[in-house]
Amino acid sequence: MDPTQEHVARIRDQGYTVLERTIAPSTIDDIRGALMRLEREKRFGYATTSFEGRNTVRINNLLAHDEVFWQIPLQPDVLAIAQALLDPELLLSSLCSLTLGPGQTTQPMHEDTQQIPLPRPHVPLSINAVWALSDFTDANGATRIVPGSHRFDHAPDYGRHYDSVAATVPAGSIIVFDSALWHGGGANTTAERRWALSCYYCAGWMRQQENLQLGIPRETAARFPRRLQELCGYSVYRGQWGHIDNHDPIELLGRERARPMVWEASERKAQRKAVAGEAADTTGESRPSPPPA
Ligand SMILES: O=C(O)CCC(=O)C(=O)O
Repeated sequence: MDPTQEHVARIRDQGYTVLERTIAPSTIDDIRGALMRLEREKRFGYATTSFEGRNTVRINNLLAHDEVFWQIPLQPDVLAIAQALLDPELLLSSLCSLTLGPGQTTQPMHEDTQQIPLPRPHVPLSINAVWALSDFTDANGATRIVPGSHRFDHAPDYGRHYDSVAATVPAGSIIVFDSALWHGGGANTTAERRWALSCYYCAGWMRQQENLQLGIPRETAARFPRRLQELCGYSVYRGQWGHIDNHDPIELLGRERARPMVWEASERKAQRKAVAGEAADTTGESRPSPPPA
């Protein structure tokens, strides 16, 4: 089986998989350097709710902040897995940092689709890729998971304790999971920070968690690679959802649309069929039989 399919099968079965030591050490340094710079220059501090973590720095909307983050949603191995599980026209739902400081307590167990009013279990709606930018250990707050819980028929009760395992991985690894998997950040009992990012994808027909079209300045989005623009929502799902007066929003970034709207495509198809029919007609092959005398 090819590696993407192996990871997909593992996620379908257990709810998660790990891409070990996938991020180059130099990339980790660049990303951590940018996060530290942002904290310093833009004064990002600890979150103010227990869910987000009162000893955790979360920087949302990362693509707007520094070019070093642009490569993250495009990581080819993760993107291939997410596309296989969701759909080739998937979207980026959010991209944020998860820097757990010393003293951070265990995050409430949750799953990321529990606000979606669909019965569980359901098909994968979103896929989360947690990038470990430092070793993830039991002691420093490695993400905790309940294997197989993406197949449960209910979400966890908020604030209740559940038995879980720590996803301990070496720095540079990426934990990819069906967001319906029960999970949460662990407690950081060390004196060091646990560095991570969450790159969260959703099906192309779903609303994104972050409003990336309004949140990222248009002049910034115009400099993204095309695939990143599409992932951020400068695209039309199946030629139907997300258009602006029959135009693809990617045109706002100075690009040509990828394909016509679904109704234009159907019209052209019907016209081609009619022309083909007429052509066949001249040979007499498809002429209807005359009525009986
Ligand atoms: O920090 C972590 O390991 C997980 C964070 C998380 O699941 C969340 O904030 O939704």
